[in-house]
Amino acid sequence: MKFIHIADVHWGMSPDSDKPWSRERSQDIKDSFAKAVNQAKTLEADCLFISGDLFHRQPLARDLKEVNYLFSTIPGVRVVIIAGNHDRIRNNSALLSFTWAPNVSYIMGAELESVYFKEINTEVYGFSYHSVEIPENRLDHLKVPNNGRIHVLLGHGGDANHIPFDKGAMSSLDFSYIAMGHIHRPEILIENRMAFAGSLEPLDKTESGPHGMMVGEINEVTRMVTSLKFIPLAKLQYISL
Ligand SMILES: [Mn+2]
Repeated sequence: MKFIHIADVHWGMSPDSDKPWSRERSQDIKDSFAKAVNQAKTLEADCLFISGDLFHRQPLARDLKEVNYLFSTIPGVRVVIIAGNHDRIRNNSALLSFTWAPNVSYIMGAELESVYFKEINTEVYGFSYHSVEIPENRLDHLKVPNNGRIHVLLGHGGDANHIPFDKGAMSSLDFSYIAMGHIHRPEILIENRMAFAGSLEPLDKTESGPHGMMVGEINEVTRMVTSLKFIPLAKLQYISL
């Protein structure tokens, strides 16, 4: 099972908003997102995981349509999304009444739920933010049934106010892969097991270094990740002097 994992796209943001290139950077975010979606097709990925903060703020119907159009161009790729702190689910959100393309699963609940794809024996778990902060550790003790399926967890957090977790405890959970968002610097936290994809484009000058996506593969028999790589995709890089 091949997957692409991205996070923290922050669609709708204008980086460096006080600078003349801000508008261009806003477009770069959309272009790189389109590129990541396209990569899912090129690399023949089975799944595209988006671990929160796809949108910088509450998405309008127009944003949802634009993003959904891109998803509709990869009908063979199962897209699974959770909301992060920036795009948390609100009572009046356009998300609540939006109809996604058939290949898109938006996990909107505040409690752990899952979506199961029989053809690839894969069950993807996650929950969405409904508040600005979640200061409780809600990830590193999760129990899922041992049912012979490939289990993937989408999570968003990693600081004191956004689901702090213990890395050691995470590593003993029954997930083949843990796809994290929130921390904008890409990092493989546990080899072949757990990673922050990082922001797709660097969103301000503190986010130096390469940005892009994680690409991985899970063996159907052992249900272990056999390869996990960070692939740079961002239009540009900030360089710290
Ligand atoms: Mn973010």
